[in-house]
Amino acid sequence: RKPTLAVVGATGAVGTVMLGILSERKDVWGEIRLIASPRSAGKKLTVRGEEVEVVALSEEAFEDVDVAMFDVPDEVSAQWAPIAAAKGAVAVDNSGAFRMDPDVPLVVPEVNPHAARIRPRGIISNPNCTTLSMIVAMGALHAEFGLSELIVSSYQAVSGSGKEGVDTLREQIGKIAGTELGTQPGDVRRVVGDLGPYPAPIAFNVVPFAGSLKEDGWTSEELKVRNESRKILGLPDLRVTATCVRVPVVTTHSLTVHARFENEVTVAQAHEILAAAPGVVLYDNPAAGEFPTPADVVGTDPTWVGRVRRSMDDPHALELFVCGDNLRKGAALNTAQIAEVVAAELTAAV
Ligand code: 11C
Repeated sequence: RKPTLAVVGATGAVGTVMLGILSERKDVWGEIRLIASPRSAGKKLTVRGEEVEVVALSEEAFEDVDVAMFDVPDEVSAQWAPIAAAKGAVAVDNSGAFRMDPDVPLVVPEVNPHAARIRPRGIISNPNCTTLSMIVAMGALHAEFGLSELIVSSYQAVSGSGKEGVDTLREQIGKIAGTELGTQPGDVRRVVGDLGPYPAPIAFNVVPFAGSLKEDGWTSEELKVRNESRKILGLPDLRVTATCVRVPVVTTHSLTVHARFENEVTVAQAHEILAAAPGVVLYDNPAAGEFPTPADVVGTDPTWVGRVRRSMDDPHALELFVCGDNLRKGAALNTAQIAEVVAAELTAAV
């Protein structure tokens, strides 16, 4: 029989994208069970062209489930992913609850698919969307040149903060669009009012702070980029420095990347590798105005790479600009791909 899939958090922002992705991809699933909080139970959602009734999160909801995807807050995953695993499901979790647990693999199918097989807790983690927006391209370059250092700056979309982030940007833009604001200190801040989840206005602005404040002035997002990149690439000592910035974009994270390698690099070689890498689109002809931007990339699956240059002062280093849809590859798509790797394993084992 085809494996049974549970989607936990089916009514949320990522859950909604997930149902679309499950409807588009090759159908490897038998039953798809939709699970959400009790207040969403009874709601009907469409997946694979069929209406499915949402059931409330409970132990019984995991009965006979083979793979359970979690798109829920950290504390909900922390409680329920182990319960799903104890009921015999493989839990694929998109929260931050288990990513750095040494007994939980952190998987990007284009980079480290084999890690998905070793899962002592019955849980596999999906990386943070900021890490995911660059790691497929970095994995391909690492395989050829041997990565030794990453210095990145992110340009993160507001949907990374969920519906509240998107609503805040839209409301603030509504208040200032068509005005002359943005020319005097504090004029935008005075007019936008509610800052929502951000420490400064997000409309007509960039905010050099994403996530929460951690030790020595670093943010949670910056630490995630460092720790997760090291784990996925299997490079525990990789030098990684990140500065995470929120920008007034609805969906699609971008990053500038300075990547240093053990071996010397050329742009021609990097182009060849990126053009051939699964999950990557090389879009790099600045003379023709061709480079990725979030407005063009949103709604697509691959990691888009442009502006590839060799560092002027270091023949071992490349500079790149990458964009990836934070709700697709950054969240739902990678989770779906991991679940498909597990489904293939379970089907082969029967
Ligand atoms: C953001 N990257 O853009 C975050 C959202 O650890 O899964 C995802 C947080 C996470 O705010």
